[in-house]
Amino acid sequence: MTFFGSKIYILLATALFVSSCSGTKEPPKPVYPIPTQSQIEWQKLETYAFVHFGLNTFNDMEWGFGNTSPETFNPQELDCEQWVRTMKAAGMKAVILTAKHHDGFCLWPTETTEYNISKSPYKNGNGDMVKELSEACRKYCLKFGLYLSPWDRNNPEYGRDGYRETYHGQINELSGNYGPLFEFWFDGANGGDGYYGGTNEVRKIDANTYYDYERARDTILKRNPDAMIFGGTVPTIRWVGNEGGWAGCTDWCPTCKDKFDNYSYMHYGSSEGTEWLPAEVDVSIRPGWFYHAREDHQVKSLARLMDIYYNSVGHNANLLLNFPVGLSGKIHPQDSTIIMEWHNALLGEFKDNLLKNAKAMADNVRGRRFSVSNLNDDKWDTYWATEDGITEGKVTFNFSKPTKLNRVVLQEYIPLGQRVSKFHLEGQNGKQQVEIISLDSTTTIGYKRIVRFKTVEVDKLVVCFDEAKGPLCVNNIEAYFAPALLTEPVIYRDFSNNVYITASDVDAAVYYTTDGSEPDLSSEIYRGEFVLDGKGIVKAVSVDTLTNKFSALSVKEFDLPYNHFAVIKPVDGVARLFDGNGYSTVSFPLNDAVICLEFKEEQNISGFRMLPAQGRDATGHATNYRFYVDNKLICEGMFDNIDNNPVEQVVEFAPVTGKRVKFVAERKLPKSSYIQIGDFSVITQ
Ligand code: FUL
Repeated sequence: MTFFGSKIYILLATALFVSSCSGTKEPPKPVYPIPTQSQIEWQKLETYAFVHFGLNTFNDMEWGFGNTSPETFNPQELDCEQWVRTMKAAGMKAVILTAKHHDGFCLWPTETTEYNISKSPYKNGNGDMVKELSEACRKYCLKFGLYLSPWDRNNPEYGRDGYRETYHGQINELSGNYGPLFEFWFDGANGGDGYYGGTNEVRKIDANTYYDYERARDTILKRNPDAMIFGGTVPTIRWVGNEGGWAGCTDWCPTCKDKFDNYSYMHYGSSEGTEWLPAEVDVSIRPGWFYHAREDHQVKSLARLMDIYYNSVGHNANLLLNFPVGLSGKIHPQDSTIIMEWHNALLGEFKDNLLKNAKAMADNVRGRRFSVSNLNDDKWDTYWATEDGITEGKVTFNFSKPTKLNRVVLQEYIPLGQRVSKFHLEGQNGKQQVEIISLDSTTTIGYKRIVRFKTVEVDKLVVCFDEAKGPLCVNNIEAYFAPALLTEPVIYRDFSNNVYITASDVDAAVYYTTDGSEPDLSSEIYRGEFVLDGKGIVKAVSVDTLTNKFSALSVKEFDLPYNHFAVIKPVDGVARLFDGNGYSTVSFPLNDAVICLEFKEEQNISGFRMLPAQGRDATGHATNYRFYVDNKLICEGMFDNIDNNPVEQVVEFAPVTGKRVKFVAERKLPKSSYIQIGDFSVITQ
């Protein structure tokens, strides 16, 4: 009895103690929709890799027709561990492999079709790439996912019941034999022309009903209960609506599936959304998804990859970054080098959380359990919350001394839903107000929002939550002072002879010269475009204004611009040849690709530059040329390897005096009925 009584006493005392320490308030009610635990864990992955590899790799294609022989699949040095080591070293948490792309070729020895790796020379038909990569992932503790294209341009039964069963057989094999899978990708491209067992016809299906995605989901989840599903009619995450590497800065996880045919809706989600479908940003490190030697010079730059990070992870979306593995079976050295630079740059930017020891104060707190100190306690599951009915609020962080910052990371406690629809940052230094202007608008937060701004020095940072769909629930706020990203500036001149120089960082100043000397701190500072109306050379560097560190030097030589000559033979859209942009092109008839220019005055002409079209899948590059001055043939030749490597072609010769030049471009390789040119200029002395 006494024992029993003392137990009641202890229970009562404990209850009183807990309630006095934690406040009496309950957590705020969820704002629906809310994520599942698996969705939350998936959002925490943030960055992971995609690999496009298959028959397309060996046939220089993006969308194989379904008729390419498996014999052509023959990687000599395939090394899945090299991929996984690279990805892991770059901070990625998982990898998704194209087990089957639209061409229908399966990278595992499936029993559902002959069109698979066992019919290739790889390991004498004993290879299984899905197995190899899944084992490498296990070894290096990366999560593993698969892409299985619903569209199959090889299968004779595509569009009929037979293929549906084949497809489900494939899902069954992949779900059961290689898991656990963290994600399963159904691509959106569906139906169209294809080989289809030799019929070479167009087949259309209704993707909403044909594949029976509900059954597919059940098969996947039975063996991989935490797997996210991308695409189809039963997604648990959403495509972001573009392949350019960005989510909207307003990005709601709540979404309505019936609006998915509206791509721009997918960029943003909706505050009215009824389902929790967080965005995944899929983008390739090169223009194409599969490897093409011609894109070796187009691997995304560090500055571009940093932007992609901030516009995906920093916009409440996960980043799925694609590596087009090359013919050898390894990630190309250029891709792995840049991805390590990217990772190291990010580590540098998020090195020291300046709020770690800063004292926080809020104008409203729900109770002690939801105290404002939860915002910088390094724990994901504790959060600051406001009282019911309080949907705006301010959190102030006081620094012990003036502190420089240019990044703020914010996280809402998403298990209770996404709430904030508007916020802003304010700073103070002593009595002085300091304006903090975000690079993009500050609306939603969600799982994570990273705000970038020009460096400010403050002793007080105020995070103002202006509007929300319920009481505020914020679990994390961090601030950083990222060093300026000192990549060399980009210089170009447009059709009107304006020269633009862009630095990749808002904190960098650009110093430049036009007299050939190397820029230093006494050179001109770039403050906007300037006119360069003649021949010239521009040299520029980015300089971190806070540390005076210099980037590498950028040098750009310009030939005589457009207003120094007349175009003798009319060319449609001629400005596009002289606008400094290889993506805006002129298309010429195959037998009449002629640029004929006449200078106002005689020139000493010593060569020309021709930039082929730079767009993804650009075709019709000139393979041969003839160059005339005043109707006299000066030189002729070939642009070697231009299809594989469409970089700027520079041809120089001993100077010739003259006024009129004629450039005749030809294409001696098949597969094009036109010739496309991005930019053209004449080198004079
Ligand atoms: C697209 C596909 O058509 C591309 O080939 C690629 O696989 C990309 C990830 O999805 O929709």
